[in-house]
Amino acid sequence: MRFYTFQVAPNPTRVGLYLAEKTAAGAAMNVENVIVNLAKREHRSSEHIARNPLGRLPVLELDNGSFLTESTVIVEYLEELHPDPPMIGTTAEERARVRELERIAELGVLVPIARIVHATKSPLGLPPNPEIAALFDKLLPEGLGLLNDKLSDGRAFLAGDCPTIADCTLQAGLQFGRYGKIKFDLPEQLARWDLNYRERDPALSVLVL
Ligand SMILES: N[C@@H](CCC(=O)N[C@@H](CS)C(=O)NCC(=O)O)C(=O)O
Repeated sequence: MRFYTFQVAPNPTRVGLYLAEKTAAGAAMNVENVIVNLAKREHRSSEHIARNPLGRLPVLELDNGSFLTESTVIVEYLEELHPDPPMIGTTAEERARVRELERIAELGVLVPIARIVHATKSPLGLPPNPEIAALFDKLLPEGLGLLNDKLSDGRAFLAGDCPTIADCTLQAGLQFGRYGKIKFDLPEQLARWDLNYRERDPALSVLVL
């Protein structure tokens, strides 16, 4: 399989972190990384539009030559192929809890950060939009606060003792915030989680900021 990606872009990064976590834990993912340079607008080339008509990343090319888009769908697909070690829980309740955390990480942190970055210093060259930046700046602390509360029992990762897709999505969002140099305070427990997460080998192999 081929994974079309670009460093720092948050949606490819969340899948890249997932792949790195699984590989570090011993899963044979057999996925080759292919860079599509967003800065050079390679995602708008006819070659890439053939992979994803929306011209976005990430894309997973399956061994039968077909393409899968949408980061969460790609992760869910890979997780079905490689369930060990589990990164979306094992029981119905655990899986629901991890997906709940991932939705909060995406909608409460990654999306607001992405909207602020694109409204202030868009790497895709989008025009500045102070109203959008101010709106998402107001929403971001709520998402961060919710996740901070989950960590208040001292757990190492968002869902407990082991990394899950929720950690990957959260860290992909935070890295994009560092890229965009946007200002936000990480509450205490999240700051602890952030330091621990980023010093681990799977994170070091993917994150550049
Ligand atoms: N919902 C999609 C979002 C994909 C997306 O917006 N990707 C960004 C990179 S993080 C992209 O390719 N942007 C290029 C563009 O919109 O022109 C997913 O989760 O994969």
